[in-house]
Amino acid sequence: MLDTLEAEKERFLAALKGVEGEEALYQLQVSFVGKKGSITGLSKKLGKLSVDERKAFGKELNRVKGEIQAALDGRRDELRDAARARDLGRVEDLTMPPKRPPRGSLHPITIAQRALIDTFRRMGFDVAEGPHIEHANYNFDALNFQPDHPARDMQDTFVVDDRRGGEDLVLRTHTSPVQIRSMLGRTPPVRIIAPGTVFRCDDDATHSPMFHQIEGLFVDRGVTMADLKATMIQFTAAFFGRALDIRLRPSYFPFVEPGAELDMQCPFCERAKGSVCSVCKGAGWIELGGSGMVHPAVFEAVGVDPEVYTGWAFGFGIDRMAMLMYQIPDLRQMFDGDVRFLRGFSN
Ligand code: FA5
Repeated sequence: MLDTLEAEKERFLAALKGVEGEEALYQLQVSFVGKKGSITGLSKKLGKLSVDERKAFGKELNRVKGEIQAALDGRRDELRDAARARDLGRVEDLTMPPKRPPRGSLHPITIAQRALIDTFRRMGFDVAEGPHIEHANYNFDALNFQPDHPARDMQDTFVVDDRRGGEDLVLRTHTSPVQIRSMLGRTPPVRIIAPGTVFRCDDDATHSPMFHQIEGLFVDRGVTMADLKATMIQFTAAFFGRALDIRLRPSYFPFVEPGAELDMQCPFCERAKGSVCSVCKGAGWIELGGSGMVHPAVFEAVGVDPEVYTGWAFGFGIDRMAMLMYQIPDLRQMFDGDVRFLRGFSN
C-alpha cells in the first residue's frame, strides 16, 4: 500500500505540471484528494491493517496529503501570478475608439407620450398630473358617476383595500380625475393635458390592466364643441404634419354632455397606395377615445359656475395610438419587458 501511495503521489505531481487553469487545478484536486479521489480511497483501507501498520501508513498518508496540498497551493499561486502579469502586461492602444456601452432606447409608449405632450404644449396647454392611487370620489363621484350606477361598471376597478384618511381609494381607471384636481380651487380659464398611467381589470390582445391615457380639458367663457373639433384638427396638423378630418360619434360618459367618440381620418391610408390600409383596415378612420362638453354637475362639484363657464374634455388611449403608429399587433407585447422588442424602436 505504501508503494501505491507513492505511485499516486508521483502521478499527481506529473499531472500538476500540465495544469494551466484554476478550473483544471480544482478537477485534479478532486480526482486525488476529493471525496472519491484515489488517495482518499487508500485512506479508507486503513481499517484492514494491523495496529502497527495502520500507524505507519497513517503517518505516510498524512505526509503525502500535506505535500499534495502544498503543491496545489503553490501551483494556484503561480497561476494567479501569471494571470495578473498577463493583465498588467496588456498593451492598450489608446488611439482606438473606446468601446461604447450598448445604447438603450425609449419605450414606444414613452415616445408617443412625449410627442403628444410636445405638440399640446406648443398649442398652449399646461401639463397636469394626478396620483395613481386616487380618491374614489375624484375618480367617480365628482365626475357625476352616481353611486351604484351601472356606469361605474364600465370601468372595471381595482379597489385599494386601505381607507387612508377615511376616504375610499382606487387605482385610477382613467385620467379624468385630473380634470377635478385641475379645476378645484381655480378660476377658469383652465387649459391642461394630463398624460399618465391608468388601471382596469382588463386583459386581452387590445386591453391591458395597466395602460396610458392623455386627458385634455379646456374651460373658459363661451367654449363650444366647435372649439374641440378645431383644436383636434390643429393637433393632427402639428402631430402628423397635415390637418386631418375629425369625426364625432355620439356616445355616453357621465361627466360630459353631449358626449362623443372622437375619430380622426386615418393618416396611414396614403401609404397603402390603393390596397387596403393595414392600420385602419380600410375604415378610413382611427378612434382616438372619448370626448364631450363638461357636464354642469362636474362644474358644480368643483365650484365652477356652469352658467358662466363651459368647457370640453377628451381622453385618448396612448397605448393603442402607439400600437397603430408602430404596427404592434398585441398590446401585451409592450409590457412583456423583452428588450428585443424595445430594440425595434428609435427615438
Ligand atoms: C374614458 O376613460 C374616459 N375617461 C374618456 C373621456 C375623457 C371621455 C373626457 C370624455 C371626456 P374609455 O373607457 O372609452 O373612456 O377609454 C378611453 C380610451 O382608453 C379608449 O378609447 C382606449 O383607447 C383606451 N383604453 C380603454 N381601456 C383600455 C385597456 N384596458 N387597455 C388599453 N387601452 C384602453
